Amino acid sequence: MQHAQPVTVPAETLLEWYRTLVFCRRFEEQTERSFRRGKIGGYLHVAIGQEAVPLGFLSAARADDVFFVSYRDHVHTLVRGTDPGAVMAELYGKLGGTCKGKGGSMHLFDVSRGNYGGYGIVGGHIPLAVGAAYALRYQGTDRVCLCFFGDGAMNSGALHEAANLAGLWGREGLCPVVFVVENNQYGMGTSVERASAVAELARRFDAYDIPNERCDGMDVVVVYEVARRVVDQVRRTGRPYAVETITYRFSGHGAADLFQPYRTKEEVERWRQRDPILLLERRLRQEGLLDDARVREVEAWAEQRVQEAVAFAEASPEPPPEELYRDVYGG
Ligand SMILES: Cc1ncc(C[n+]2csc(CCOP(=O)(O)OP(=O)(O)O)c2C)c(N)n1
Ligand SMILES: [Mg+2]
Repeated sequence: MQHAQPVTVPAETLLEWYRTLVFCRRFEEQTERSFRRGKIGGYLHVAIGQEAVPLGFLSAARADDVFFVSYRDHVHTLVRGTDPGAVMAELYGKLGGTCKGKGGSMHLFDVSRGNYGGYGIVGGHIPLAVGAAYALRYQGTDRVCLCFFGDGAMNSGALHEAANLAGLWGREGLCPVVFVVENNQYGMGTSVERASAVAELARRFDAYDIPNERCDGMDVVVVYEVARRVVDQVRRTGRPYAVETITYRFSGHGAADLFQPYRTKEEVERWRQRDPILLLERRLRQEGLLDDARVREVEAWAEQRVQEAVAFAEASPEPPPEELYRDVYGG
């Protein structure tokens, strides 16, 4: 692992990050309850435990930078500032959702905020992100594209084809993409060691002449420091860069992964000691920026916002049948 130059993060930003982490966690816990109650249909993948990665990277990016993400996309979307009610309504399949209820959990989009989506096909969005990065330079801007995907996607053909092009175009300074590998140690139920001949995933970008590194994905301050340096470098050079973040999901792979036979309770418990919320809370308490009363305040605020999002989703109408034919190509 390389170490970033320390970046000073102002106290107010650290507190804001703490609020965001708590809010995203409570939001996703609510989505799990809503799924069990039959309010959310289709599928549901939460990023509980992994939140520091999207928060750190999207905090380091500019508001006009764009990003692409896999189906584990709720936190990215919330962090980018999409209205939580619209996110919840999308999960509920309602008209007030980010995609009028047609996309659901795996396909959150908000193009006005540079969110080019949530994709259900593992690795399928990686070539799109590389193309978007090329387009951003071609259009003469200095915007960058962040592409988030899992360790499992590292073994998809799409990753290798896209990384090759990115390496090639990057030589000319024409591909400002940051590959952010969210290595949560498992595909659906297969560990990285069982699925990857070279388990050190960052190193595999060497094959395409893309500079790369690994970093801790649980401490948001560490993620942010790395992301700041990398995003700035990619913006300056127009060359791609890959960061493998080491993170962990505390929930199952998706809503149907009830028994998790591929890992032990002890392993999950060990990782819980490095819960990103816990790490930041500890840091804030040490610096005298947080106490029990403030924690309760944040919890109450987060819970209220989540319930407002649920109320919005509940009240939002079902899409009418005519919606089936709107916003689709061909036909
Ligand atoms: C092309 C393709 N193959 C298989 C699947 C089924 N599938 C859904 S998620 C998943 C595992 C992906 O793991 P990873 O990339 O590590 O992402 P994580 O779920 O851990 O965030 C698989 C195999 C799929 N959606 N698309
Ligand atoms: Mg994974």
